[in-house]
Amino acid sequence: MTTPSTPPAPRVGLIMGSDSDWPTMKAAAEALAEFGIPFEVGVVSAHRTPQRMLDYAKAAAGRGVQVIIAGAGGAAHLPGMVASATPLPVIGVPVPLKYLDGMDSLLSIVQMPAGVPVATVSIGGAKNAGLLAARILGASDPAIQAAMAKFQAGLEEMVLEKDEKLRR
Ligand code: RP5
Repeated sequence: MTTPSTPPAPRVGLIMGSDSDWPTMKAAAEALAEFGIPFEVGVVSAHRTPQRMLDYAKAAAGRGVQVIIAGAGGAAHLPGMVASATPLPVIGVPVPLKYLDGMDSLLSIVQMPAGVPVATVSIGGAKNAGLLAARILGASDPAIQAAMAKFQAGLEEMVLEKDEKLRR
């Protein structure tokens, strides 16, 4: 017999301006899953659903969310606007669209006014957004920090193995 269990409350909010951002943003979800970090996923558009965006940003901390990852493309105002309405750390992911190679998304997200920080990762850098969220949580969660140290050791091992192969 299985006992029904309540899923753990999300510690990371992973939001994006459109479902068309998901192919880019799913790398953040995969990174969070790798570290066993509970997260929620949703579409929240700064331009098409402005009230939903504000409601989400204002309620997130009270619901136990500790970090928000926000991805958007083009006129990518979502991460900055969310950061303006929450005290939580916000990580912005510039999603590359068909034109301008994602430079539009990057510049829309990175150039925030003093007082409203967004930690911007590289264009399409959703994996690093997930890893950065893990590091932020790891500062007060020894298990996540230990898992991060192990992950980093794995990176080093991988490079050394490649080096070894090249030298052979
Ligand atoms: C942005 O507009 C979204 O984040 C997405 O990157 C872009 C295009 O959205 P769709 O027209 O594909 O829904 O707000």
